[in-house]
Amino acid sequence: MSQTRILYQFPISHYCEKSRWQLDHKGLPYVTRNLLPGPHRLRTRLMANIDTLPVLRDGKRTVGDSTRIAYYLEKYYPNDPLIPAAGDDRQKVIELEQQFDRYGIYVRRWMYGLVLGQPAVMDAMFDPYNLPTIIKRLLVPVTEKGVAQLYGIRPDRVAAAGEKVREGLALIDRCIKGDPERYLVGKRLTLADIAAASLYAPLLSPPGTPWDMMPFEQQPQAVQEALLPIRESAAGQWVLRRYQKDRFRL
Ligand SMILES: N[C@@H](CCC(=O)N[C@@H](CS)C(=O)NCC(=O)O)C(=O)O
Repeated sequence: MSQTRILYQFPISHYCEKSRWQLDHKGLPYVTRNLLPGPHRLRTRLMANIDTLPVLRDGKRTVGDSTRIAYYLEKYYPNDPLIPAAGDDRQKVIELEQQFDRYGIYVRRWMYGLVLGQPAVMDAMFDPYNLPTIIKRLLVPVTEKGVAQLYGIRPDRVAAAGEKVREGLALIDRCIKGDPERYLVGKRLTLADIAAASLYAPLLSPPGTPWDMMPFEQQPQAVQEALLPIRESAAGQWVLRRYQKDRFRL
């Protein structure tokens, strides 16, 4: 495995999943480095002059932000392309990627609004770090508060995010014409599919993703009631289908 290609990440970040999926799709070996939420900013500032993860270090080059990483990878590793070379489809993929990137913010806010406070959330966030119990116990309340503040987890904003989440699902539905087998653009997987499927994945907990630590069946009734219509919709089924059919891991 290449030690020179490193994806700095939070394991449960859906934006990091988007970059992992693209790297895996292109068959590019990489290692992941999990940064601790909070102190991560010291590293991301230094490496890429941003506050967020993912950041990719590829040999001597460093790129931050999943969209910039996506375009960087398409440029330097054009095998198994995820953006059509020209024409209407290219424009559609570019636009959809941008749209789903914005919906990702609302997915995160709405989902945290539903589940933040459950011990399983902090387990999913911190277990990959193998921290000593005492450290985890100290970090959990600080992180829960930080997440709520940073991502605007307030009832009014969470409710508004729910509307946006549904808007994004309706967009998926229009692109696939109600058929979970179809791709968003054209006849094969593109960056638009990877963006939409990975950024909506926390709501569906596809098997093999970091969110499968929080299976639907183990959620409280209110959460199940909120998620069920999504699971049963064509767009929700589409996310699960893309994971089943197109999400290969190196
Ligand atoms: N536009 C960015 C968004 C990434 C993002 O929001 N990452 C979150 C985790 S899901 C993050 O790093 N948050 C920590 C922070 O803002 O300090 C991208 O596409 O990479």
